[in-house]
Amino acid sequence: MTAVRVLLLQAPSVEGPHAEIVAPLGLAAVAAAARASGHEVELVDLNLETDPFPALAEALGRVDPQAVGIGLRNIDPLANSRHSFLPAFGALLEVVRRGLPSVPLVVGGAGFSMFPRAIMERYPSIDVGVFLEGEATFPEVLAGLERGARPSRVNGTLRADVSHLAGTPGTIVRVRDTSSADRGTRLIESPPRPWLSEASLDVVRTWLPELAGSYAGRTSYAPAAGVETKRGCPLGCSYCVYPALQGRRLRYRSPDTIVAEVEALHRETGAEWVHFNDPVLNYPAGHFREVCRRLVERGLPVRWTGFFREDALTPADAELAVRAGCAAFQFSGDGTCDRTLARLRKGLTLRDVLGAARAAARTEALSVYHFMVNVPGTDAEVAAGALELVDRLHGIHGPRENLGAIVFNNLRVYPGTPLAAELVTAGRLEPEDHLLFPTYHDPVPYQHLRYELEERHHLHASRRTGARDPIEEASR
Ligand code: B12
Ligand code: SF4
Repeated sequence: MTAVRVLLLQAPSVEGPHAEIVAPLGLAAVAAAARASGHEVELVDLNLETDPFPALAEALGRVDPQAVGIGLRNIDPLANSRHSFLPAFGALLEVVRRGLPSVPLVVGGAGFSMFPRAIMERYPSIDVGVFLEGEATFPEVLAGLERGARPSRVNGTLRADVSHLAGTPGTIVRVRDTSSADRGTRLIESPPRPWLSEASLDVVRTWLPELAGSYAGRTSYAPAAGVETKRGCPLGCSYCVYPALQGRRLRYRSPDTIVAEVEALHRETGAEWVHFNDPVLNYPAGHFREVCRRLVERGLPVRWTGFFREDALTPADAELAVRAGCAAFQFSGDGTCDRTLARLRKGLTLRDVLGAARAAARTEALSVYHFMVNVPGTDAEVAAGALELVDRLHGIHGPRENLGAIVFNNLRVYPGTPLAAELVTAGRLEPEDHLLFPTYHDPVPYQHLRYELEERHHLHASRRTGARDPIEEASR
């Protein structure tokens, strides 16, 4: 082989026909890196297909790839859903394997990176797992395949032999004992690769040209185009995987690059809004302000959203953000009172949450609040405080009617988090639970709290819109 002909697939990652389908930024990043290394890459997002499996069979036949890469971004939809994307992922692996038994199959993505070993153990079809950032690792894997992935016969079937890739930083490689199919395999896990440097992140990227037109009209509240202003989160909320996925050290992209990327997205794909994909957009404030100032100067007709940290948002920053194009402030305070904020290790107080709400409410942008419900330590006082918080947020946003939504979720428990350790200690979680399938913390007796909060929110919202009470209407 010289250049490798690669088929990159985005695994099914949304639930139901009305789901928001966003452009797969991570898969696009590894596609661009592979192309820059001289490989021939075709990219197919199976979320765009009404029936993904025939589309997959067609792509396998048409591309006849020498390597297949699969992006496993999401393993479940969160939002209290009990759905899992893993059964469809397993089926996808089998379709690829049946069609191309000896082609090396590489998997990466945020969903994979949270459970690399458990996924490699569960799905023996995967030859190489790439965990965390893929921009450097994937081309290195392809270069290794170029050097010689001669298939070998395993119980009568030709299978890729990728044993020479063992030791590649940031990978788990399946080394097969060629005398027994899949039984005599070993997983060789190498240490993670150092995080990408700021210089490597600081390049303008846009959606790949072949995907540019595919996402129009696929989303209603989440912009399909994502732009990163930096990577990493130095904070340590007890349930969160973001610091593990992107590191604790903040790595910034330059404001010029960010603005140029937004402009290119608008010019080349017609994008009218983007999501800033940082774990926390406005923390620390200095870089965020500079990005906003450049956006104001450039005056692009592009609006944006992003997740804001409450204690870093001043009224002046909120105004600046809106002048720079912010259409909606997303807040993920998660705790509804001082006690739950402390328990979740948010490093925030209720005063911070309300202060940010007031700053955002003075602007014309919408605000969307996300809270976790029935978190450890919930009691009658916490429940009453949460209901009161809904009232207060509606009160704060009442004058300008700019409360977009309040979203209530239960905590999804992820491996390696302080929350998982806390639940094991409390006897609420089995230590050997791999947590691959949707696992929420929602114990008795407060499982109903989420519905009560939603109801309170909807009652406020219906009064705001002047909607009539359907029960009262029916009794007339
Ligand atoms: C920003 C974001 C969003 C934005 C996206 C906006 C947009 N237009 O892109 C919004 C808010 C809309 C969103 C929505 C959702 N999201 Co989201 N999102 C994120 C977040 C914070 C960053 C994702 C990102 O773009 N990162 C930057 C890119 C460059 O990194 P990356 O995708 O990880 O890709 C790198 C590596 O993973 C790897 N890689 C990726 N693909 C491949 C493929 C191969 C072959 C290889 C080798 C490597 C590789 O290399 C890439 C480059 O380094 C992550 C958490 C996080 N910090 O990662 C959650 C996250 C990925 N989302 C998650 C989920 C579940 C969702 C939703 C389903 C939630 C919902 N119910 O709506 C939807 C699904 C949307 C969709 N269609 O996929 C979960 C997934 C975990 C899980 N339980 O499955 C995460 C981890 C958050 C969490 N709380 O746990 N999301
Ligand atoms: S919840 Fe937000 S602030 Fe907390 S660790 Fe995760 S990304 Fe950082």
